[in-house]
Amino acid sequence: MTDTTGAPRTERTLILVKPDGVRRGVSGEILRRVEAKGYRLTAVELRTADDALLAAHYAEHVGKPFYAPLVEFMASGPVLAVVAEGERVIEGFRSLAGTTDPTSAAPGTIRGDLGRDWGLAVQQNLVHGSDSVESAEREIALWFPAL
Ligand code: IDP
Ligand code: MG
Repeated sequence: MTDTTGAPRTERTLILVKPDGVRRGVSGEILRRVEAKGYRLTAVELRTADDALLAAHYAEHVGKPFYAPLVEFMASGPVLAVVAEGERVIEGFRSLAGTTDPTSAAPGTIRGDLGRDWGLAVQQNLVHGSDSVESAEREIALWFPAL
């Protein structure tokens, strides 16, 4: 994609390797796939998120039945927070990640190859990826205020 001047339009996205991915030792494999696709890593940080950060991050899901267990799961251990950059990286990473439910996510995707239902339905699906330019800007500001 290009902007109005014909220059390539570079985007940034927020990727999280969720606590299940860090615990299972597949964060390196996930970063490998992001880099192999040709995206650039701008920031990478291992950290345990607190409830305030997670409440802001998942604000769109407040009130849904899976919200409280999701926040509890996301605070259960360190996550690897990543900012990746490249043309159409928001869409591209969502494609690498696969659909939300890891049991039925397509083989070849992160969730499809590395994830499955561990008795917690679709909660533990290894990764988060921003879903729009607006979400990406909002989420990057939350996780990496210095960027
Ligand atoms: P996404 O991560 O593919 O964008 P969303 O619908 O935005 O999916 O949901 C955010 C996260 O909430 C999911 O990645 C998953 O961890 C969790 N989640 C979504 N739907 C369910 C559900 O029905 N049960 C349990 N957890 C869910
Ligand atoms: Mg989402």
